[in-house]
Amino acid sequence: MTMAQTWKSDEGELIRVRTCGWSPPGDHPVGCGMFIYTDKDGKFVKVEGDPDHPISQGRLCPRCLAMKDFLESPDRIKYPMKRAKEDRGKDTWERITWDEALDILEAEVRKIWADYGPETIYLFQGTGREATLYAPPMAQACFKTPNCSFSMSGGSCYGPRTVVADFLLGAGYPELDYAAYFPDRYDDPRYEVPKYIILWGKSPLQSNPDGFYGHAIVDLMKRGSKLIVIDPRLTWLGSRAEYHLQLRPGTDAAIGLAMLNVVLGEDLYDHEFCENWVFGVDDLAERVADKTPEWAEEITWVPADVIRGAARAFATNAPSSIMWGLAIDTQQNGAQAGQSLLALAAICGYMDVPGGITLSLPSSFMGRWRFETAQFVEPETMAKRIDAKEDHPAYACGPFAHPDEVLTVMETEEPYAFHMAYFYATNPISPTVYAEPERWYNALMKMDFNAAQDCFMTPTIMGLCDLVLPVSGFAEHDGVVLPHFGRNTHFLGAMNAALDPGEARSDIEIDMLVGKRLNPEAWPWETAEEFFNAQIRTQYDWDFNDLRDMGVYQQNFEYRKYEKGLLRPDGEPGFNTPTGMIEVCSSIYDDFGEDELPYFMEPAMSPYSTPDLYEEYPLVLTTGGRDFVSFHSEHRQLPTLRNITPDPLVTINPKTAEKYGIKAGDFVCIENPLGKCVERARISNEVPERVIHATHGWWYPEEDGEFPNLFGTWKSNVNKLIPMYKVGKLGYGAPYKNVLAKIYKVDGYEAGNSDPAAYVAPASRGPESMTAGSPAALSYEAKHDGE
Ligand SMILES: Nc1nc2c(c(=O)[nH]1)N[C@H]1C(S)=C(S)[C@@H](COP(=O)(O)OP(=O)(O)OC[C@H]3O[C@@H](n4cnc5c(=O)[nH]c(N)nc54)[C@H](O)[C@@H]3O)O[C@H]1N2
Ligand SMILES: Nc1nc2c(c(=O)[nH]1)N[C@H]1C(S)=C(S)[C@@H](COP(=O)(O)OP(=O)(O)OC[C@H]3O[C@@H](n4cnc5c(=O)[nH]c(N)nc54)[C@H](O)[C@@H]3O)O[C@H]1N2
Ligand code: SF4
Ligand SMILES: [Mo]
Repeated sequence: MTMAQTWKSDEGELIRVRTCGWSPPGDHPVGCGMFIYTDKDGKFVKVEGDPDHPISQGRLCPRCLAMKDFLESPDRIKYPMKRAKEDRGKDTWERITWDEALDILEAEVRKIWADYGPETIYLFQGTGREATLYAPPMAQACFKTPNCSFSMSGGSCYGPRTVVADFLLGAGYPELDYAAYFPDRYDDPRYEVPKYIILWGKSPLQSNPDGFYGHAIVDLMKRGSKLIVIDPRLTWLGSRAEYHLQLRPGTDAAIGLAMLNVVLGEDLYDHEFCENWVFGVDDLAERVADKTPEWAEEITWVPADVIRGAARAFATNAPSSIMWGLAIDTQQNGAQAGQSLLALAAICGYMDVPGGITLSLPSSFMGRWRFETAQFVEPETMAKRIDAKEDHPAYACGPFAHPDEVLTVMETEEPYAFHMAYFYATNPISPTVYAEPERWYNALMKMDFNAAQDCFMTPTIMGLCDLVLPVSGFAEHDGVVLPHFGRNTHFLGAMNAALDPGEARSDIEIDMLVGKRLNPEAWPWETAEEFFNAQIRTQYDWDFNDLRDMGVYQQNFEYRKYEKGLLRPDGEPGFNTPTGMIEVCSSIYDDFGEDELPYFMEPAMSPYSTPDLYEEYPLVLTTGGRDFVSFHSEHRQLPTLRNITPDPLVTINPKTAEKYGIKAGDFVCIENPLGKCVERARISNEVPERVIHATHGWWYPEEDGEFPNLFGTWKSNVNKLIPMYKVGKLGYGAPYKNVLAKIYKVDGYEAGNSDPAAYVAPASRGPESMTAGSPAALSYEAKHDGE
């Protein structure tokens, strides 16, 4: 470890600060290495990639390259602001001091505690920005409420994948082995290049998700890895794949079962690994015996020989690997799709081997503290968490409230009314987290008090909040990047402030300010540095300043940890599951009322489960494939990035476009019984004739921010077409990427507009009939039981 200060240097006219990127602006914990240059007055000059960073090796994506736009944006929230509750939706914000802001927040929270109880405060967290780490502690240790969650219907991002991995593997987040743990990366003698990589519902070049650096796929392709892409769109990577399984959205579990049918039926699996380390292979073989590629072809629209070829290539070329993406989460059958793909990798012997899938036990850095803050919620308050435990006992094992149930509770005020919402790095009424966003908007207007901490004025803040606290950018504050949020963390990266934050503060600094007012016992640290020192010392014998000098700390890594007792807290060999083995047939799902083996369930709204709807809405709509220049609803106000993609785009096959008289660039209304939105036509063979793809996260910061327009948030809001409460028995997954829709040409974005106050859930969409335990689900169960 070098102790000289290496992260800040004088470069003639300029000062150079080395840092690792996280948020804001939005990003997952990828931690790309970069140098930020300022002049001697501390003014931003430029940003450059750090060639010595072991993962990103000097490469940066457009969002960091556009850092100047972010730093200088006039739309940034620069100081605390308040507004009268009666003025929600009006631009009557008033600048206040931090002291006044904290006084207001403290008084409102204490009043709600006294009048209604802490459980009536709800904290909404967004996706994995730096704030995600601190959101549960903010809820539990500042507001003393157990009601906190990431509010996609069915917690449909990352949660389903990690829960399946926890239950069946007992290990963090299974990730493609791209030599990320090794300082000399692909040249490390322990490493092997995967022969095949399955990219399953993932498009990592654009998404760099959860701590995975997307360019690594290109590195591996250059070193010989071949691709199997399972995606309804023909992506850049799909066009370079050996096998592209262009499936009907939402049918991944059927693909998984058919691939298992081939590998088990043709005896292509790793017998030795299965005998020692895999539980339930015979039961699985029985389950998939009739799930042939021909069976799957009818369901998935993927030719049987492509499924068969992909399964054989994967199983007979060791080592190979799988990356699973968001599309696994965004379907109510996703837990089973996830189970089948983990089973596929397990029976082929690709877990925790060089060039396979890396596993690790969660790190205690941050992890322990995030759990321990639950102690600040009184036990009787904890018992009031809205977690849908009757319907979803598996979900209730986790740390979060159940968002679908919370919406119903907010609407019905049974068993109690909520009184306050806190938006922590989330902009849910722009088309991002919420499905049926109008219902959420109406429910949240009822709250006595709403507040947010964010770096930009958003439709959510303008429409709903009474107080907003300003968050500094990552170039303006210190922090620690934790890839995969501690679930498979190949390095810790130092985030070093290069610029003056003005009045803005980092999320952890804000939490400490609020915490010292409301619950000082939980917040003993005076500075962010003290906080990070305390966290780092849970696992290491160095501190934050050492990390700043190292830049990046790469942890030790070993393969085949299951043989060495490194995957279980008790130090015994095996996996951290009840059987000590990878459970391709779960030993615990039965307790949750779930089938212990993977199965296929037709999407709730689909050509086959709702044929009548399909007649009127003849296209399968998938949404939200990432692009390079936005992060969900973010960056729409940054000129450099907006110029690259100025409009929301719906991708339509040329034949389909011709059928409906739609030309490239036309405004297209996408509609189903739940709602409508307008995007512009992008005509491309990327999608098959029966499928369209619509981008998500669109609002228009340049438009009038006041209600009812709210920066145009209701015009291109694709989530108005997505139903709430379509989750499976484990409580996870919802159809964000598979509903039905029709399309037609319109004159402009206005045609997609709606009035949230007038929103009534249409009876014909039949959400109740498709909820777990409902008649439709039961008829499915009857069929499924007979299989
Ligand atoms: N139809 C459809 N909908 C989707 C998806 C899809 O594929 N299709 N994807 C879904 C997924 S996977 C997710 S995770 C959600 C994401 O949904 P969200 O995480 O809610 O994303 P945003 O709406 O962009 O809101 C994030 C807000 O946080 C602010 N922010 C950025 N960085 C920070 C920070 O470090 N601290 C704080 N305090 N604030 C910050 C931004 O300015 C922005 O206002 O969207 C989901 N919505
Ligand atoms: N630039 C940028 N990066 C991001 C984000 C962002 O908004 N912008 N969001 C971040 C977040 S929160 C997340 S969760 C990750 C997500 O990142 P990824 O996991 O890569 O997920 P997506 O890009 O949403 O979708 C991946 C692919 O799934 C395909 N797909 C759609 N429907 C289906 C289906 O039913 N089955 C299958 N097999 N494939 C399907 C899409 O066509 C798309 O190519 O990205 C993160 N990174
Ligand atoms: S992935 Fe892009 S936005 Fe994220 S840190 Fe790297 S360069 Fe920056
Ligand atoms: Mo996500």
